[in-house]
Amino acid sequence: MKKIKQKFEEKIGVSRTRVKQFVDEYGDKIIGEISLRQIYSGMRGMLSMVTETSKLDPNEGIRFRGYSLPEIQDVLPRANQSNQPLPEGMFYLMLIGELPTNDDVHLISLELEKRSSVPDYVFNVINNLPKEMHPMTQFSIAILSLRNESKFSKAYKQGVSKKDYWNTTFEDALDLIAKLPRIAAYIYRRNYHNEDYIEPLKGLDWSANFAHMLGFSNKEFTELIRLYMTIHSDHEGGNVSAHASHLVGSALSDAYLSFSAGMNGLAGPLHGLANQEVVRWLLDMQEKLGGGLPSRDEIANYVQESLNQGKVIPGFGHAVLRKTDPRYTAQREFALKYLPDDELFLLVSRVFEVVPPILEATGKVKNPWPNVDAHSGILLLKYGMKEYDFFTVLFGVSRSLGIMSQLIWSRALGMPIERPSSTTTDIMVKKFSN
Ligand code: CMX
Repeated sequence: MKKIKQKFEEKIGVSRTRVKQFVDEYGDKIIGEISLRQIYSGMRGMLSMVTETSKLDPNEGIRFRGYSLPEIQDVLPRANQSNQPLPEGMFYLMLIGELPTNDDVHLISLELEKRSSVPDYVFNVINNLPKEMHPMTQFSIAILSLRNESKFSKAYKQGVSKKDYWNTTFEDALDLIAKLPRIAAYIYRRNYHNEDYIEPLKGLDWSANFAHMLGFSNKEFTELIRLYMTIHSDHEGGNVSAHASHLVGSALSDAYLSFSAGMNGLAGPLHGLANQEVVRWLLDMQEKLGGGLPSRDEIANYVQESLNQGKVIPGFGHAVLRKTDPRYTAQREFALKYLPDDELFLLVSRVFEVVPPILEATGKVKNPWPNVDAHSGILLLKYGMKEYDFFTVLFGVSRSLGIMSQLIWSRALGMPIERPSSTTTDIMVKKFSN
């Protein structure tokens, strides 16, 4: 890992100088205007922060350090006899800004394995939580308790210089990424498999070990976890989980505090929790329509009824995207390859045909197309992971790759505390209606 850390360190000096010179020269340039509507509508489209790891284009979808998702699937190293890129490579790409070699990816896998042991007190914390507590709440609490291990917090207490903040943040980030699969698998096995825990194995990549600790030995499931961990890893900086982590991290809160904050945002139904809500919605629909594969008309009526009741259709729409999410398409391709005749896949495909025109006809939904969450759940169900309340935890483990890369960069570039301004309706009314 020394090699990768050194490589990162070499990048810091160049990047700090580049950013400083750029802001010195162009800092007063105007990059946009803000309308009154934007401050009342979740700051939609307001450019307000720098996230180095990825950029989301409304029509083209996500690019990780300039690479689209299909390109990523082509260019990142894979495990032996695997068709999926290793998410360790995605971490390297986001952190270093260059494509990794097979050796780089192997080094990261080894390093994560080395750091993966979780202190007993974290398991004790989880053991004391009620099993009915949502897995995302358990996950966030476990991450917070792991904060005891923070090397950044210890260094800060000892008065480390600002210019070295990145160093211990780098260590915390790797420790956290390494331990998350263990924690997530522990919660899963405790809640749904009678506390029958599975120890990690040596010599596996990060995703394969995760699949193993969850209790799945099917090779296709391991492939699915590699895909899942890669595509959910980052979505630029403005989404709730990335932004919450960035905001909390900007107060020099350590990696654990920052990431746990992000996970609390991911647990909301309009964000990551949508992956469980989609499954709940699909299964409810199937049951209410008498089981099997409902017809297009039956689905259309069901969707319309949900809308009439003031509900959202989970898995559809996006605050930025204006086309089908490439992460949805990547999962659809996986399904077409491995489970083309699966009934739930056929249902998801039919919903994909029926829902967009209905949402479009409302005249208010800006993006009627499916997002990442519309597809992920049914793939997991197919391989026997039926406990869909757990699905957002998988999203969370993957998101650590992007959020942690960005936190290391924020420390390396000395990003300041976030402190935007707010106003009141009285002030705005006085300003504009006289
Ligand atoms: N079903 C029903 N109504 C929807 C809708 C959907 N899937 N998507 C948007 N709308 C509605 C909004 O609720 C809003 O209604 P009101 O004006 O009555 O408040 C209107 O259409 C305009 O919304 P928008 O500008 O198109 O969308 P937003 O940027 O406000 O919200 C999102 C984006 C994702 C929260 C929204 O599309 C949604 O609720 N989708 C369903 C939940 C979901 O799948 N979330 C996961 C997103 C991906 C992720 O983060 O994981």
